[in-house]
Amino acid sequence: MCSSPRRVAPGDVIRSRIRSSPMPPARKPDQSAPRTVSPTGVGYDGPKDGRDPRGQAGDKLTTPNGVRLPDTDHSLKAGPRGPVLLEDFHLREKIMHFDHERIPERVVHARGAGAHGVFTANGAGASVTRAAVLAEKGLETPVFVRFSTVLGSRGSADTVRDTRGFATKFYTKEGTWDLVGNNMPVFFIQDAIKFPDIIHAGKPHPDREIPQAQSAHDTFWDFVTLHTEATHHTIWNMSDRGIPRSYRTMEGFGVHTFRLVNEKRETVLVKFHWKPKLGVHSLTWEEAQIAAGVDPDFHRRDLYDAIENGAFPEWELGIQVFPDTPEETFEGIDLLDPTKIVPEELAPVQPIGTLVLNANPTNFFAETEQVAFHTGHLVPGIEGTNDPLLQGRNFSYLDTQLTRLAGPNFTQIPINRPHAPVNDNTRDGFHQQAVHTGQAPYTPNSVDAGVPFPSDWSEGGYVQVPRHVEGEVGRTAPASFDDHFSQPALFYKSLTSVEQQHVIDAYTFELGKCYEQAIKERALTVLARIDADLCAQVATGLGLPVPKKIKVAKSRSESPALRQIRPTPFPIEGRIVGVVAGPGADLAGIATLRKALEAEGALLRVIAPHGGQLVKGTTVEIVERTFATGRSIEFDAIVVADGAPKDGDFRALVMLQEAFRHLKAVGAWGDGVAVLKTAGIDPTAPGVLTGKKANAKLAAATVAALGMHRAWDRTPLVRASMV
Ligand code: HDE
Repeated sequence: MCSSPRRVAPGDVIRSRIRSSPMPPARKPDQSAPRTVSPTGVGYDGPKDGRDPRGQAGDKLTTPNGVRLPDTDHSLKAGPRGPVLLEDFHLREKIMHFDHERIPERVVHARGAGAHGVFTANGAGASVTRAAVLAEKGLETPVFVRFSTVLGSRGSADTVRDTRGFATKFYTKEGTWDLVGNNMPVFFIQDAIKFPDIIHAGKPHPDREIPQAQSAHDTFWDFVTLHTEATHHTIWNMSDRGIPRSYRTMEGFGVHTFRLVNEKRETVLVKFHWKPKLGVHSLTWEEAQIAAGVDPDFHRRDLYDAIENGAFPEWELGIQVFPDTPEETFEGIDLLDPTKIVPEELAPVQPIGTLVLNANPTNFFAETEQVAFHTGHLVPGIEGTNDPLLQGRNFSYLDTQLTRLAGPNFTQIPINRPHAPVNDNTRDGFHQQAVHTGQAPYTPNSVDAGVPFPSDWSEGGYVQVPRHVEGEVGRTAPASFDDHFSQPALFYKSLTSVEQQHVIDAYTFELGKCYEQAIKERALTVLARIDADLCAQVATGLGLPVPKKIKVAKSRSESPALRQIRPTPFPIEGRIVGVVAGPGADLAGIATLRKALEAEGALLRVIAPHGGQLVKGTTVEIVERTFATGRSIEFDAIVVADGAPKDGDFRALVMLQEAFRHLKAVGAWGDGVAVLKTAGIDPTAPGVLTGKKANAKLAAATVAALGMHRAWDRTPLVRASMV
């Protein structure tokens, strides 16, 4: 028999370890004792925003079955040195659960970030729809929004060139409505049947599984040049829209045309638009590339931090309204073609409500990962149309959730639960959470007193507006779907020259990463139909001849609404200014600058040679970034303080040079100007802000520069340094 001395029980070790460490943080409000909640809402007394208030625990650690545990750090062994016993039910249960923690990632849009918020209707929608969420003035509807990239896997970088998803779940009192949109108003294809093909082409090559989250490869360009309906979406991707500065600075679009129905059952056709309060802003390509390495969570972090700091992102929801004619066209534009926009100059976007995102998720998996959107989640007053892309989506979203969320009961997951009463007759299935009562889950019945009863239109039932349908069966498309080039041409000519240059650079980069000569040559024949100069410049970049005898497509007159560079300033909430400082820095000046920025909702972060604090008299500044941890990409402007290290640590100089190259405001006060000069920055260049002191004038100039997003007039200077 083993006679080893009595060992300290593992539980004692844990208790003493906790006692010797600093005070544990206070419990979060949602970490009250677990409660049992019926998934269909019976007995639900938590917040009404769809979040289950269950935190992870009360006081005592238990197994999933509620058995209290003395120790979760040591396997049950025969003696201290082994072997582990099969009898250890806790070990097996803990590892089993861990083994199954991952669920399949979304087949597209795998990488995302979400937030809770509220949508408030302004009442203007009442004339066109009976849906209370859009019609009832002042009605506040809770929402959950998930933003995403399309091509990358869950762990891929945020700032890649790609389309962004903008999916909104409205928990309306009439049932759940999902508006599953993107940050671009058109799509690559006109028929859902091609979706597997475009995604196979965009995803990594099947042999080596590279490149990750990129469109700059042969198969993508092969597809979009063979299926030229993709030309319009592709040029949006090659524009600055493909690399947003933030989810907060993106427009959103429903893409398809929808049908709205009012109380009198009159219909109109509409397109949905989300307009960001902060304006539409993007990264520069180099900035996006650096961020993908330095901070792959750039957009996720930005969204989380902004909400945490009270800079709640805001969008206006607007609709373009078209008469519901049998042709389903407007000014000659086919409203069922998802590769077409209707220029805002032809049909203005009319605001019908405001979205504010005001709370971060409590648990990423439970909310952002498990949220399940579906284009078929509609409420009375909002209908789809015959757009063949939308019709295919109506099948796909339900189908994909079956695999991803392992069964048909995903509307019972807290984030997906409707906030309207649910009285359906669905039963059983994997992960059934409800304990249904009654004996007759069918309608009508005479056993359970006949309930639940159907509702007609007057009682708020979802009754489709009658529509006439006829036609010959066939795999066909309308002739108007053959126009693939007039709108890409319209888009390109509507941009400012700076934005056009970015488009040229993007095509040159992406096609330059392709290996197949034939694909590059075919791509040039597509560009030749959009714009001759665009084609010529990309051809030069690729070292290929311009294709001959191809005419540019005819297009409408320019649509200035398509530009994102505008002459007027935008709000600067959540923008970040880095101040390069050091032990001798003018802390009073930093305080002045901070006050002015915070008054506009922007933030100031001190960057110094090393961490800790900067102290001068009674003034103390916390160092938030060091020369080692900071990089230009996380700042919208960088200013050098008087008294910052003058010799120019190369890391600080690189920060300044990058910011200058990315057309951000850079500045300095006092002898900080010398640091700018060491970095090779001309203090008289556009967007370089200098002063003797960090006074109100310098602060106002910084705020104004941030409002313009970038010093666009510096572009020629920066490009002059490129061969
Ligand atoms: Fe999607 N799409 N999609 N899509 N989509 C998915 O559904 C699909 C399309 C969009 O944050 C999947 O739950 C087909 C257009 C967003 O959870 C899947 C077609 C638009 C999201 C699917 C399209 C979108 C998805 C994958 C061609 C903009 C992320 C996981 C007809 C209007 C939602 C999932 C989130 C996700 C299918 C085209 C937007 C496979 C078949 C057009 C924002 O069901």
